[in-house]
Amino acid sequence: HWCRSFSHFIAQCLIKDFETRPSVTHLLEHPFIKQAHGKDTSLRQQLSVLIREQQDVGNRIKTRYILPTTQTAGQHNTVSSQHERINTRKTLIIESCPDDDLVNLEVLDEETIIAHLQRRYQELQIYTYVGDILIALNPFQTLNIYSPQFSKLYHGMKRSTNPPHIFATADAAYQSMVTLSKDQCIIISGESGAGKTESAHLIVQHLTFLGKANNRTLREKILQVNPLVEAFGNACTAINDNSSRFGKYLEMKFTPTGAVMGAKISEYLLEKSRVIKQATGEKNFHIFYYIYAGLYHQDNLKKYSVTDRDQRFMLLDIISSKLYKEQFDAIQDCFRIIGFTEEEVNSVYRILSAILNTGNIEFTSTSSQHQSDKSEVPDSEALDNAAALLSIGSEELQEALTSHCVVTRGETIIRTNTVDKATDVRDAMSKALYGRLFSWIVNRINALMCSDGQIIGMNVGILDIFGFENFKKNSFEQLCINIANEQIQFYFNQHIFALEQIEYQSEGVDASLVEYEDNRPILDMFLQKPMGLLSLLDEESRFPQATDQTLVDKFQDNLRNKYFWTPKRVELCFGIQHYAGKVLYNVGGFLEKNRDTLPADIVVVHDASVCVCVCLFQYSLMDLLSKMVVGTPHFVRCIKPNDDRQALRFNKERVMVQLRYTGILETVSIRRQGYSHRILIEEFVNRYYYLAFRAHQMPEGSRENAIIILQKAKLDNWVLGKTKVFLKYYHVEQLNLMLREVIARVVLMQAYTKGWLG
Ligand code: AD9
Ligand code: MG
Repeated sequence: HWCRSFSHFIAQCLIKDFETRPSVTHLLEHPFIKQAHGKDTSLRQQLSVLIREQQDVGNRIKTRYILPTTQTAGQHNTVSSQHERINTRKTLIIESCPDDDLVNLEVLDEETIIAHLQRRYQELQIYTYVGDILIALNPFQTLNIYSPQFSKLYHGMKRSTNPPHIFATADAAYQSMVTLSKDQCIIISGESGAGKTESAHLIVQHLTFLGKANNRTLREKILQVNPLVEAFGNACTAINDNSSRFGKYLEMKFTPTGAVMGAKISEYLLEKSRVIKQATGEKNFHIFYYIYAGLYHQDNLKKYSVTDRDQRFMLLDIISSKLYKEQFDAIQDCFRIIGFTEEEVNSVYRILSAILNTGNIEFTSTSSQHQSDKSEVPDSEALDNAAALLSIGSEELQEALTSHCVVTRGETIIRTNTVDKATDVRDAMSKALYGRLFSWIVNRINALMCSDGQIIGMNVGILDIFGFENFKKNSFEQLCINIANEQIQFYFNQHIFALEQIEYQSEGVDASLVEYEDNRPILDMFLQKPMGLLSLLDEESRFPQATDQTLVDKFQDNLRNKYFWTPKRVELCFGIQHYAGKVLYNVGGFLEKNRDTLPADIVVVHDASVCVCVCLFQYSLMDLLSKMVVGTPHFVRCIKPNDDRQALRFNKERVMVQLRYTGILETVSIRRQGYSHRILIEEFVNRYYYLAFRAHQMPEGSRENAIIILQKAKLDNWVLGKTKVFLKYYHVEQLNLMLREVIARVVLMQAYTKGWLG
C-alpha cells in the first residue's frame, strides 16, 4: 500500500504542478516521508544536508560579499597560488545587478558600452556578460575572488544569481555537460597579455572543485599540469612576462555523473626558435632560468655539465633570484605529483643541459687551398658536454654538424659545411631537441593523467592559445600566431553570427539580421591553395636560390587584395590588415623558419617535406578546430585595459579597438534579438519531456509536444521553426535548471524507495 501511494506521490511531484515544485522541506513534511524518517537515520541525515544546502543558497543570494583585495600589479606567477596575500586597504563589494549583462543596457552604442565597462572596472568588476559570453578585463592586480568560497558560491547557480565570473562560465559548461551528456569546450581569446592563460587556470580550478569526487590526489595532479607545461612553453616577451609560446587545448575528462577522472593536453606550434634567439628585451623559455637557479642552489651545475660562464643568460641575476629558485622547486613538485620518475626528470634536465651546451658550440673556418667551405670546432668543451649528455659520440656529433650528405645519381657524397651552415645545423638541432622534449613531456603527462585508455566519459575542453601580437618588429612566428588568432575569430563569428543567421533563413524564422565583420577573405588569402600566402611561401622555400627579396616579390605579384601591401620606404617587409589591426612583417628568416631545417640538407634534396612546418601548421589548426566543433562552445573574451600593465588604468582607446575588432557591439545585438540555441524538435522533446510529461510516457517528438513543454516551462519569446526550436540564450539555462531539479527529485525519491524497501 505504501509503495503505491509513494509512487503516486512521486508522479505528483513530477507532473502535476511544476510551478509549485515541492522543496526539500515540503518533502520532509509529507506524511509518507515522515513515516520513513523514523526508520532510517542515514536518509534523514541526507535530507538535512539537502535542506541546509538549500537554505544556504537562499542566504547567499541575499548576502553582500565584502572582500579585501591586494595590489600586485603586473606580477606574474606561473606556479604558486596568486591569491594568498590579503590586505584590507581596498574593499570590493560583490552583488549581482541587471547591468552585469550588456544585453540589458537600454542605450546600445559604443560610448555607452565603454563608459559602462569603465565604471565597472573602476569598481573592480572585471567580468561582464554579453548574454552567455563572458568579457574579462585584465585587473593587473590580485583579486580575492577565486577562493573555494567563491567556487561554492557559483556552484550550480543561475547566471543571474551572482555577479559575472569566470567560475560561472566554467560552471555553465560543467552543468551542460552533466545535464545533457554532451562534450563542451571553452574558447578563450584576446590579445597577448589580456589574461587568457590566467582565465584558463581559473577554469581548471573551478572544474576540479566541481568534479573532485573525493579524489584528492587526482585533483592535485590536474592542478599541476598547467604550471608544468607553461614552465616549458611560456616566456617573457615585450608584452607579457608570462607569454604563452604555444597553443594549448586541455581536456578535462569526467565520468557520466560528473566526477573528474583525468586530463589530456594537446599542444600546437611551440615557438621553438626562441630556444636559439630572442628579440631584444625578451627571454628564453622560463625553464632555462629555473634550471640554472635550481641546479646552482643544489650545487649540481657540474653534474649536468652546465657552465657557469654562459653569456646568453644573465647568470648572476638568475642565481641571485629567489623567485627562479622557488619556481624550480615548484616544477620539481609538479613532476613528482604528476608521477614522473626520478630517472625521467633526470633525463629532462640532461636534455635541457645538452641544449644549453649545444648553443655554446662555436665554429671556425678552416678553408685550405683544396677545400674552401670547411668548418671545425676549435674548443670542444661544449661539444663534448652536449655529446655526453645525449649519450652520443663527440666525433659523431661534430661530423653531423660540420658536414652533410648529398645523394647524386644514386651515389652518396659527403660535403663539408661552411661556418654559417654548421651554425644553422647546430641551431636546428637545438630547436628540434627542445620541440621533442616538449612533446615528450606532454605525452608523458597524458599517459600519467589518463592511464585508463578506454574510459568512457565526457569532456570539457579549454582552449588557450598565444594571443594576437604586434611588435615593433614582427617575424614568421608572429605570422603563425596571428593566423591562429584569425582562425579563432572566424570560429567565433561562425558560431555567434553566421550559423545562427543561416538557420533563420532555412527554418523560415523571422529575425532581423545582424551585420558583422567577416574575416574569411583574410583567412582565404593565407590558406587558399595554390595562391594563398602560405602556399606561395612553401613554393619559394623549395628554391635553393630563393632570397628574402624574391619572396617579397612573389607575394607582391600574387597577392592583390586590400589586406596585403608592401610599404614603399621599408625594404623586405609586407603588411597585413588583420582582423585585429595592421601588422608589418619583416621577411628576414621566413624561408629558413618555414623550411625548419632538419635535416639540414633539406634544401638540396628537393623533397615534398620542405613545407613540413606550414603543412603542419594548417593541419594542426584543422585538428584543433575540428576538436572544438565536437563540443558545445562557450566563449570568454579577454580584454586588455592598458598596455602598461597597471591596475585600475582604463585606456578608452585601447579598449574601444578591442571591442570593435571582437565585434562586441554586434554580439550584444545578436544576443538581444537572436536565438542562440537551436535544437531539433525531436531532440528537444526527448531532452526535456520530464518537464511536462510522466517519466514513463516517452512522448513523441512532435511540434505539439514541444509546445506543451515550452508552455509548461513558462518560457517566453521562443520560436518554432520548420524543424527546430529556437531559444534565447537564457532559456537553455532555465530549462537545464528545471530539468536538474526534476532529476534530483527523482533521484531523491529513488533513494527513499530503496531505503524504505531495504
Ligand atoms: V599571451 O597571449 O599568452 O602573451 P595571455 O595568456 O592572454 O597572454 P596572461 O593570462 O598571461 O595573458 O595574463 C597576463 C598577466 O596579467 C598575468 O601574468 C597576470 O599578472 C595578469 N592577470 C591576468 N588575468 C588576471 C586575473 N584574473 N587576476 C589577476 C591577472 N591578474
Ligand atoms: Mg597566455
